[in-house]
Parts: sequence; structure tokens; C-alpha cells
Amino acid sequence: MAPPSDLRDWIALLEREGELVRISAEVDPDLEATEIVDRTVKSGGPALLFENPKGAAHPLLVNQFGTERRMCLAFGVERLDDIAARLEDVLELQPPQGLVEKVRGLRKLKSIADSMPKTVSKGACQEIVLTGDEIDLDLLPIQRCWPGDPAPFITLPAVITRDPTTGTRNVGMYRMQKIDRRTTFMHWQIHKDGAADWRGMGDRLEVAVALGLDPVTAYSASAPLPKHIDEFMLAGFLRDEAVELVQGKTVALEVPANAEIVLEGYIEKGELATEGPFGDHTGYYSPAEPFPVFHLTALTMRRDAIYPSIVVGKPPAEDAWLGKATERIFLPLLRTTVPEIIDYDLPVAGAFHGCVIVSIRKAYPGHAKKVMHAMWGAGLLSLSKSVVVVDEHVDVHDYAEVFFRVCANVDPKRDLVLTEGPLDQLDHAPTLEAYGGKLGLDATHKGPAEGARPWPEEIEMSADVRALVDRRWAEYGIASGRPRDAS
Ligand SMILES: Cc1cc2nc3c(=O)[nH]c(=O)nc-3n(C[C@H](O)[C@H](O)[C@H](O)COP(=O)(O)O)c2cc1C
Ligand SMILES: [Mn+2]
Repeated sequence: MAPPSDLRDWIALLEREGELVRISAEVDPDLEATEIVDRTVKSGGPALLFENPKGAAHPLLVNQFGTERRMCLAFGVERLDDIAARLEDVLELQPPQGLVEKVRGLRKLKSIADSMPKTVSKGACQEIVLTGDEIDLDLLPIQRCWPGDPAPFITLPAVITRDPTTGTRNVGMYRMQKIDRRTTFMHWQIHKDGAADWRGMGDRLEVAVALGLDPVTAYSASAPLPKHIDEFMLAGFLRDEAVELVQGKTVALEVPANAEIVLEGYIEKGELATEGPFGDHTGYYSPAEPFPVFHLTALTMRRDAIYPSIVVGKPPAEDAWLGKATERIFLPLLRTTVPEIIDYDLPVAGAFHGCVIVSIRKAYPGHAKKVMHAMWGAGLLSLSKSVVVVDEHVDVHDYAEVFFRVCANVDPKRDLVLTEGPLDQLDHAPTLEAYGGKLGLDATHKGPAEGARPWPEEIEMSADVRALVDRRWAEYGIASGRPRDAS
């Protein structure tokens, strides 16, 4: 099934699939909505459409991404790995051999060409245009998520900028603390592309913010692409349909035509103020710090616009599944430079940058250490605080098995790598902000060339005995237990 074409199409799909509940009771976007959402997310519950958020003129959609099933519905796939398979197919573009191959190759090239965003003349996102004094963020049910948050925060935006030097577009998801009816902060962390556009700005940097997109385009804003790649192109590829853009009303930026709401405006060079604290995805409040101020020049909307939000906090929260989508989608990309990687896992409890588990096809001494350094050199994975490397036959998603391998196979003196480098700006544990220690754990089997004694063999039952017990299982009369060999 094709991914939804806009937020309304997505809401209709969620409703047909029994994945959305409408809440007509008046609910306060100040804290109350968070408590409802947090309980719902942690019990694997549905997306919530608050039709009567207190004090606002528009409904509030939360938890659209909160389960694996909804994430798959969003992308129109059975399993998240199916998304990666399509990407892998394109990345393995080889010079075609015969005619059939050539036609197949052309089709692949076409799917890339068709992914480029295209400009259209009219968009539903501009059915209503408010400028100057008409702009009023109080119309929107912006959530104040946690008791220590000083103000409401826009949490699910696609923030659009252009590189002041090259002109390439960037789209990112960065929280925006509301300051007043026409002003917010822009939380561009130091390692992000949005922050690079900001650092390179002249006197003014124009910014557009799209809210309420089709789920794939909304996801793409959170995708850690290299700086020169437009996130809307990835969205077009993943949707199999180009993202349509319209010219902004007051900025020289294009915005998604299907957005529910668009905020247009600018950042003034050197204008910083104190943002935060914010109850963050680390499970702690990130501290108040200076961040740029965003001035709105227009607020455009669809008629009856729906405002989307996401609540982060102690994991697992809704953003877990945005992270898992990235983990799956980026595996083929990671493999283009580190082909020995079999699989990897970013545990949700590790808050994305805390821990990476990676399995490799080990071929030479120090190979696991090479892969650790590759991870610490790859895009935003470079912020990973710890990397655990296991052999190819270990299931990286089975944390009990990974723990077993770490305990069984690591000599801390020989197999730990302690180094340092950039860390997630939100991580409060390092002595300095955004920089500190990193830990690598080599839990692979080691050879003599790595200073190990002869490695013992792992225990496995022989295949013929397993087959025999499978055949005879009923005869033994054991009701419980694993009747058939699952390995
Ligand atoms: C719900 C959610 C909230 C996020 N909030 C922020 C934020 O406030 N600041 C930030 O720099 N990154 C934030 N991120 C991470 C960025 O969206 C992500 O790193 C993305 O790759 C940034 O895009 P860029 O690399 O084009 O800058 C958030 C991600 C999610 C899923
Ligand atoms: Mn980017």
C-alpha cells in the first residue's frame, strides 16, 4: 500500500486500522495531554486526536508514530527492513549487463530522479494566510510537556533552511520553545546541519517550519542525512512520490504544499536568548542555554488545520519508533562504507546516542576496533557514547544474548577501547558539554594474533540429534517446553 499523501489521509488510514482514538473531552495541552499520551505510549496504545484542546482553536494529534505497526503503516511496508531493502537495491546500482538488466537499471535511476521535490503553484497549506499582527501562535494547542518546562514547545516541526553559501536545502526536526504570539526559539544543536546553516548566515537567515505533514515527510526531518542531501528528496524516494512544494508567502523558501500549518520567518544574526530547560528524550531536563530566536513573518494554514505534536521523556517514548526507522533505513547506507557490518541495533533505553550494538563478519586482528572507529566517524552515529561489537552469528536485537557475549568474551584489559570525541549535546554525564569519553567493547571471538589463548568452541547440539528429538517429541509426553527445534 502506498504511504499516505498528507496528514488527513494518514489520519483516515489510522482510523480504518483501529489505530486512532478521537478525544472530545476538553484536555489541557499544559501537562494534562502529556500524562495521557505517556500512559498511552507506554502501553502500546493508539494515536490520539484531541478535538478540544483547552484554549486553542485547532485539534492536537499526538502518538501517530508510537508503535512499530503504525510506523510500518506510515511507510506502507510489512516490516521496517523492507524500506531498507528498496534503498539497498538502488545503492547497489551496477553497470547493467543484458537488456533486462538495463531496463531494470533505468527504472532504478528513474525512481531516484522522480524523488526530487517539485514546485507547484498552489498548496492547501496556504488556504489561510496570517501576516504581521494577525500571527498568533496561541491559536495552536502547543504542549507544555513536563512540569519543569518554562513554556510550551513545538515538538514535531520540519524546519527548512538553505545553506547560505551553497543554497542547498536542509530540513530538520528541532524543538521550538514559544516565546510569545509571534516568536519562538530554534533549538539547533551544535552538530546539526541546521546549526551549520545558522553559523554560516549573513545578517538574516530565513526559516520556514512545516507542521502536520504526511508521516514519511515528517519522519524525513529527523533523518540524519549528510549535509548536502535534501531530506525532502529522501522523503520523495521513500514515498515513491515527489514532495510537492509551494513558494513561501514572506520568505524565499519553498514549503510542503500538503502541510497543515506553516510558520515563516527569520533569525537575526547574533540574537540569542536563554532557552529551556526542557524535559528531554534523555529522561532528564536539558539545561537552559542560549539559542537563536525565530521571528514569524507569516502563519499559513489549511482550513481546520490539525496541529501535530510528540512527547519525549524517559524512554520508551513515541520518538523511539522514529529512531528505529532511522536505524533500519540507514543500515544499507552504513554498509556502503563499512560492508563487514551484518546488522546493528540502537537500544531505545540507550536514548539513541548512548549505545550501539553492531555485528560484523570478522576477518582480521583488530577488526572489531576498526568498526568501532568507523561508527565514531559516521554521520551522527559519531556521537555514540559506547559501541559493542559482536560476531556475525550474534543477534544484535537480543540484548540478553549480547550481554552474554560481552560477559563471556571480553577481557577488559585487552578488549576495551577508551577514547574521546564529540557527544550528544543533550548528554549530561560527560564533564564537558558535547565532548567526552567513549567506550568500545570488543565482544567478538579473539585470535592468537590479538593476544588471546586458543578460543574455545561454542556449545551446539548436533543436527542429527536435534532432528531425532523433533521427530520423537510427541512420544516423550512432555506437555510444556519447546516442542520443536526453533534454531
Ligand atoms: C522528536 C525529536 C525532537 C528532536 N529535537 C531536536 C532538537 O531540539 N534539536 C536538535 O538539534 N535535534 C533534535 N532532534 C534530532 C534531529 O532532528 C536530527 O538529528 C536530524 O538529523 C537533524 O537534521 P539535520 O542533520 O539536517 O540538522 C530531534 C529529533 C526528534 C525525533
Ligand atoms: Mn540535514
